[in-house]
Amino acid sequence: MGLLSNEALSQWIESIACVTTPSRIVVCDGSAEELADLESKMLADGALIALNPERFPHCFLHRSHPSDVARTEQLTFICSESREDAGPTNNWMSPAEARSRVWPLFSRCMAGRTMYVVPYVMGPVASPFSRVGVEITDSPYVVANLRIMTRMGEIALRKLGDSSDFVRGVHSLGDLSPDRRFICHFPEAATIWSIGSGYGGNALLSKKCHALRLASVQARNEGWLAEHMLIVGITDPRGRTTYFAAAFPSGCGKTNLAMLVPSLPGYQVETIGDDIAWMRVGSDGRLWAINPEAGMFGIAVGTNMKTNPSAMSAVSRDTIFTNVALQPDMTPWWEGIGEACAEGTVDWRGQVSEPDRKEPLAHPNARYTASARHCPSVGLGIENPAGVPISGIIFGGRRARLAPLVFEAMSFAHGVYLGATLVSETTAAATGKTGVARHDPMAMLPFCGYNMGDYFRHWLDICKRLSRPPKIFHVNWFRTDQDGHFLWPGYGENIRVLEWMIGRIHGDADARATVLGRVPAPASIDLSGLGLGDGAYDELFEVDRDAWASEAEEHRRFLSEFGPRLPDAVLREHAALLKRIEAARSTSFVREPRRSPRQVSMK
Ligand code: GTP
Ligand code: SPV
Ligand code: MN
Repeated sequence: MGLLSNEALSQWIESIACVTTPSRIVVCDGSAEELADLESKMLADGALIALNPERFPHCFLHRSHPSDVARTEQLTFICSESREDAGPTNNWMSPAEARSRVWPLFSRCMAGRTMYVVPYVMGPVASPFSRVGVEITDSPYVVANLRIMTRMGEIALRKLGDSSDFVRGVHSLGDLSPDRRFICHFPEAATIWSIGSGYGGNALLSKKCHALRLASVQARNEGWLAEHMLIVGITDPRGRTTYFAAAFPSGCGKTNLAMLVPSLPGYQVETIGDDIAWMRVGSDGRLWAINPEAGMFGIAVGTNMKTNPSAMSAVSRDTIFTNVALQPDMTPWWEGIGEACAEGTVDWRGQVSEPDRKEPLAHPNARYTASARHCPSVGLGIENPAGVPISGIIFGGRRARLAPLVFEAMSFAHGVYLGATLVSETTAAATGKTGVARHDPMAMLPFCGYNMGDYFRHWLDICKRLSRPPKIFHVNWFRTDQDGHFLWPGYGENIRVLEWMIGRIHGDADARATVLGRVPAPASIDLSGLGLGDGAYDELFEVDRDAWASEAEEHRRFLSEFGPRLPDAVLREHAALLKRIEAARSTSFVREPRRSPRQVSMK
């Protein structure tokens, strides 16, 4: 404590310690010794299990409490003074109610525990756009994760100096009971309270709580954007580098697209970020993005040497695995790792699996925490204080039906409409049913810290300041055939879609108009060598007007929830969509080719 010269920080720490009564306070400096100390403590008490040091040097397994395995959206609250400011898509709790209902849970919650104070920087340390936060936590596992996910310790204290401008996060494991679990955000006080969970976005407060929920409010107030987006640069065979930011809901492919290993020759990929983008209008009229994070908290399941060799390489050292299965040779295993597990493998809870077991061995939301520096495709731009210039924005969802592989918005406002009406099937990243289609505007449903009607307006306002706005696209890697098989191979083959987008951005790829937007003209997207069969183009790009007419009705219902806060421009885009659908219906039998029975069945 004596090390701290920042008065606002010392006072705040003291006030939290008074309530939580830890037996010890450690202000983390981020040093190697400090980490070694934490690790040996966690190895001793079983919070970490050391993995095979030859195959996975300096890697660990952590098993979370079985009732604490994913974000819990129903226990996550925006505590703004006014309910309208949180809007219809957020759970709201008044600050007064939070003080009387949630704060008492922190009383003496750290008794007998160590309180860690973790100062961190979000963004490149030298960037004027970076922000400092401090998380107080009683979980050493959280500290070890923050050390990978953020630039933490002394470096952050130096950046903060004697300023009192930092996000204040208080986290305690509490008793881990979902009945006493709350994740509360106070946008007006730049404060987060989280109790009762040690998992992911519930507990690593820098991530969703700070860099999205609070930062989105700050961004609205200050004229920038805080988004649930990956950032990736693609250099094409002509040597042009094009940067994209892509918003897909949780569990819908951001990490994988950020690290793709292109299947087409002559392309190079630069990974800048895999989950969050902070974007500003540059003096050149373009949108510039930084990745506030320094590591990846990525989904293990489905990651293998074919789908994502870069991630496999990144996790081969200095990685914390959470809730994966463990093979007898102390190597991690998960479904879709590419090989069968060894006999004697134990599941994510540490239990030996029965031979006829049906449930997966790794938890579907099992994750790895790995440094971005260890990703072979990481780009130098990740440390660029100004960020990278974004030429394409991609919205995408997981939809077995309806949404074609890719289409392009006809204008920025139309792109905002596409983002606002994004629908995706739920995944294991949050608790609750999976595979349920729900509105997830701009992939921010669980992460926008204010009224989403105002959020759409903010996007439109940003556009007015962009003299060179990015093109906006919509993708769906997850369309399936009648038997439930993915129509599109995805992963490294997604470069074919990016190639078309790059062509559109630079004006050298053709498109065909549909009621939704522009899809690739048949000859302008390379589908060769995929073994896709003759009808593939039609299957991938089919736009079923009748189904979209009902979908548009659903858009209207959803958008009406925002009442007067919904910008007129979004309503105008809705009207334009209805008009296009109507016009296409009246001319359809003249212009549309006959559809095969298989395509019809995709309604
Ligand atoms: P969060 O970390 O929760 O925000 O998820 P994310 O958006 O980063 O998703 P991620 O890249 O981890 O992918 C989620 C799941 O979808 C994993 O099981 C992937 O293997 C799978 N996936 C990713 N990209 C593709 C793709 O192009 N095609 C198919 N079929 N599956 C994919
Ligand atoms: C997400 O759910 O979008 C994640 C994982 O990135 S978590 O950090 O748990 O929110
Ligand atoms: Mn995410």
